[in-house]
Amino acid sequence: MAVPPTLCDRIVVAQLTSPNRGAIASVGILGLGAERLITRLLRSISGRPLRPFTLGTVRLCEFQFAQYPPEKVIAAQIGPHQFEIYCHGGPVAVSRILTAAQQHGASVISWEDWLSLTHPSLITAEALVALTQAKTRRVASILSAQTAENWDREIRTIREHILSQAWDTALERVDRLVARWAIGGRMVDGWVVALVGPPNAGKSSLFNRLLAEDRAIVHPTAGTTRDLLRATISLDGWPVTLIDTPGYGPTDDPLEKAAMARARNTFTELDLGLFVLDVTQNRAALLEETILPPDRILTVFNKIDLLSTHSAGQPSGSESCQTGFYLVSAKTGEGIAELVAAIVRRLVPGELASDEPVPFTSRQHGWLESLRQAVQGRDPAASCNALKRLGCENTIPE
Ligand SMILES: Nc1nc2c(ncn2[C@@H]2O[C@H](COP(=O)(O)OP(=O)(O)OP(=O)(O)O)[C@@H](O)[C@H]2O)c(=O)[nH]1
Ligand SMILES: [Mg+2]
Repeated sequence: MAVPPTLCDRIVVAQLTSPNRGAIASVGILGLGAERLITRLLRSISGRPLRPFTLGTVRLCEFQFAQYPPEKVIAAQIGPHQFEIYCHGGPVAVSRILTAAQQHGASVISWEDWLSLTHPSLITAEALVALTQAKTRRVASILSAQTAENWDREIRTIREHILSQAWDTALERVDRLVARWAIGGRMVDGWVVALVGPPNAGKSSLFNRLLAEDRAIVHPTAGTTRDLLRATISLDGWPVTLIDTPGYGPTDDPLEKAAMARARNTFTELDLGLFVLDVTQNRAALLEETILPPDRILTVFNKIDLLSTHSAGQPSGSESCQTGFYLVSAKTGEGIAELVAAIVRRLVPGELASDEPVPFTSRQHGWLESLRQAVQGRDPAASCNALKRLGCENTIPE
């Protein structure tokens, strides 16, 4: 690849592998003077100066430190003015190499900045960074499809509409992209859902059921859960942070009050609260204690296995909140699939085809909003500029 314009007068180094201990670590060196730096830092294992590298050369060498004995490393030229050094995976070995490169004038950069510099398309680099944080296969597969080709195709189509002054068609396409931000903006961090409601309703049991793991303590004593418990789960392939909260209701007990205050603190960060109620209890009274706005709550009646026949004890429509209710048994698993589908419907607006471009960083979203404004204002120059900044090519030809 061509050298990015920002690297015409400097050399950068970055640790490309995890900062944690590993068997082997990889350090990248990039810039117009990278060859010179490599020949200063490395020598052949016979002690002679290095022969020049060519693209694809891989060599066993010795890294020379000013203060430490030399270390055996493998060096490779993987692009014009771009090298990688593979060394022992301990943090000390890597930091010695980075420091030595720094002493010879190179700047140390993060692996995220390295990806931006070494990929001609900023969107591809952003997708690679996001991929390292993907918590589910579905998100990983969507992020893998955020290639320069997919985005270029979309950007080219919108540009053609703009240049032929088909403003309404251009706006339609831009609006569709902007709308996908509702999913794309949450793909990496996911959504937050909490189990809230009166003590003993089965919140912790439901938490364990959704997690498919016996994580939270479940007990017939009301007020069992005191601390918030968090876990990341995949619901239909979407990452969701699930929070189990202490039972919520009137109490004089200072400990329970403190626990409830903790629960209340989470309400501001919630995308959805599952208001869990015991189906065998007095439901009408309990519903008055709803503590979240209706658009962020889904009512769940638990313990339906305790009803002799569902129709006999089932809550009626008038008892349910306007947003509907779900009947489940955390004990037997009945109704859980329907509940999961309902949660996903509430959290994830619309469908995404796997190869569709979807904005997933604030940078992309920001430029899309600028593009929308420019297209609405029928301003060709501002529209084309926003399109260019959105795709943002990193390099200039060598
Ligand atoms: N039969 C039946 N019992 C359940 C069900 N879910 C929970 N329970 C029982 O209800 C009791 C309370 O369950 P928990 O999950 O601890 O309830 P909780 O809402 O977390 O309670 P707190 O932490 O005290 O607020 C326990 O004895 C559970 O075994 C269910 O679906 N069916
Ligand atoms: Mg509990």
